Amino acid sequence: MTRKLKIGITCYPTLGGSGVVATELGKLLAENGHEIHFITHSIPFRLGQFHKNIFFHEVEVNNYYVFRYPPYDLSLASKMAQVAEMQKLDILHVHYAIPHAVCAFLAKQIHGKGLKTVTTLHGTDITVLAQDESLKDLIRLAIHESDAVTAVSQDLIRETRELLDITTPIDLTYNFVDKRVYYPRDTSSRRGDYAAPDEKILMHISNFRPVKRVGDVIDIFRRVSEHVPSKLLLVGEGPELSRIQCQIREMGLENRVHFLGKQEDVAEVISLADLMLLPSEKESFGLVALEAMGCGVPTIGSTAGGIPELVSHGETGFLSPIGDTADMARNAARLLTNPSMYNQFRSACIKRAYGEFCNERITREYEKIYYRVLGMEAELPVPACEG
Ligand code: GMT
Repeated sequence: MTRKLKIGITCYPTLGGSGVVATELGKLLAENGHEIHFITHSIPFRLGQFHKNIFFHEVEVNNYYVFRYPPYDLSLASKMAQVAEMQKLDILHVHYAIPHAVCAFLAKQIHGKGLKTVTTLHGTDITVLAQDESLKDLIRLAIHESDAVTAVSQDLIRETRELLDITTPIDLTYNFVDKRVYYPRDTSSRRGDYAAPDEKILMHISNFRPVKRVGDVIDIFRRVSEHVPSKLLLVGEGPELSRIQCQIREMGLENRVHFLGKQEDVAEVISLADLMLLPSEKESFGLVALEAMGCGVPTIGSTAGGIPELVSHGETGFLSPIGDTADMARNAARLLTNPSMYNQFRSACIKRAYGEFCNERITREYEKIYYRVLGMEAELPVPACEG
């Protein structure tokens, strides 16, 4: 029988898709019998209640008065090395290159006993930060020093190679969806809180940063609502929020848009929607579109980054060039006003989400990478995923 592993995981525990993927992966690996040690500054927000096989090690930052900026990265690297030693970790799996992959490299040096590290690149750690000349060499070093590197789409692999001149292998590990959580839910009793019976619901979920082009979301909605009675639900918070509120007021859409803020139960919220809007400027994968697919909700989005690897144009949604809000609105209205086409898309979404991006298969891909890095033979049949 294949030996179970002791795996340290570091991620941003309180925000973003990379934190969600890292936490959900940790939970799934624990279900498969591995021992998981989260090494982060606070408990990952998706961890939920107590789980067998999961441990949490808090990184405490030294606030000594000489420090203008308390050195979180150094405290993290020390903690990683300490946990690796105390818990006899086999692998340290870090999510997002900066600073986590750099800290893992340092931890490996401190530990000094052949600790293996795996880095998963999630998106802006490459598409934004690797464009910064002051960070580029550091990110390249961290990637070269990882025992394995994974990225969440082919497009992100391509961009990593181009921007950083990386020739070493990078494994593809798509984001995944758990059908026990993301499935079409009956929200008929809650829909009335946001929309009249004849109105459609469009939704956007993000951290409201410029790369998400939330202004385009409002413009798409304005155009759609001229033809289709509808409401827009905005979920999440971030730096663009106040600008967006002004835009909504200027367009006279205040009564048609609801701000839901950050939400814990994303699957329940998504199930309220008829369409998900994702017109991003940069999007290495688009986890929220996959979660929507699992709930049977098609996406109207841009062709940025890895979105076309996830959303099949004309089957599970429609994609347009970045910024072409007129085309996106046309596609949205077309889908919303054609019930038979909409139902076809809905079924295709569920089939594709569960068939291509099922949690069992992607978790297994990560496990294979761990055993490969450790030089261990492992019997790991690929689970059948059914859409
Ligand atoms: O790269 C980021 O913006 C941060 C990251 C996050 O923590 O939310 O998002 C990225 O990682 C997700 C999980 O792998 C992907 O699904 C998102 O597409 C990606 N975001 C971007 O590329 C903008």
